[in-house]
Amino acid sequence: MSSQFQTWMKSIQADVEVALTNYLPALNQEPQTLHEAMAYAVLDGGKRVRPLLVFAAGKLFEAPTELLSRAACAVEMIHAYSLVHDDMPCMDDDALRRGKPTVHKKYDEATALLVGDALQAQAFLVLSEAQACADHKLPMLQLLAQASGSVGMCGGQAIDLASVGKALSLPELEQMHRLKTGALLRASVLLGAMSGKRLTAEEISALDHYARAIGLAFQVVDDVLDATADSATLGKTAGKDAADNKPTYVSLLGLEASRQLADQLCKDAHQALSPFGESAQHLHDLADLIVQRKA
Ligand code: GRG
Repeated sequence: MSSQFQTWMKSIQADVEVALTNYLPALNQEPQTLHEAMAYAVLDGGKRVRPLLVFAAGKLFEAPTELLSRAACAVEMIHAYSLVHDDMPCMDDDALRRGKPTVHKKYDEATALLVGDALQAQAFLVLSEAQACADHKLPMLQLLAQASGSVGMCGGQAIDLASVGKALSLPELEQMHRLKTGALLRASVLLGAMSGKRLTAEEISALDHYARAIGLAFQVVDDVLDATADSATLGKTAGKDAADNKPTYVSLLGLEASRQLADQLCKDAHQALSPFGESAQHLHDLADLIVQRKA
């Protein structure tokens, strides 16, 4: 990872932290406990992979910073809401997230439910209030809604919950992850690009190819990390998916073949970016980061 990329990444992460703080409801506004819990769920944690993808793709299409920042925060709020709900006892029942007590442990289950609901609404509010014209914003709002809902992340989560104890085939596992985590990662790339100038069909197709490859690679690596890291490193219970009898890439393919699949997907992602030349360097770096990450 080049030092130039690291500097860029740190500066985007810092900017996003400030923007998220500004786009969340004020802490002194009633109901204060809900607003405090929303901030607890979103701020001071996470790698901000999705906002980084938004900004890296936006760079390719001369996107205005305000729209990029709102798109990045909207995606991160949807992601944070999904983590809060995913951690609840009715789903994964986790006590730790990002090294801190999960929202339902720190507050209570009803608050965690409302935090997720309110973050989802806030995400659409933040994006809809961008200065760009409605013609520009409407397709972005629709994309985010599709990626988050029953044909995207929520749909993937439903398939995941229904798969406990079942033997999924590799294509079924892939489809589940394409929806559960891939859809929001893909939306991040496309939202960044859509924030700028109008895209050609070839550009959309190349970005789509890239986004699908990194989306799947992200999940394969997550399964490898889950199977190999200890609980302190992950901030969650290591091997939990396997222990919960959930199918994973590691359980289906084995560790070595899963690592090879992640490498192949990373190569596919790099290949997909060839039409963009050097201006796509941050997207190349992010593909490497996703595959080489340790948490
Ligand atoms: C509850 C509607 C609903 C959906 C939940 C995305 C999801 C669906 C659940 C998350 C569960 C999980 C741990 C999935 C594995 C991949 C993943 C999304 C990991 C967390 O994302 P990172 O690594 O997290 O980007 P940070 O904390 O860095 O933001």
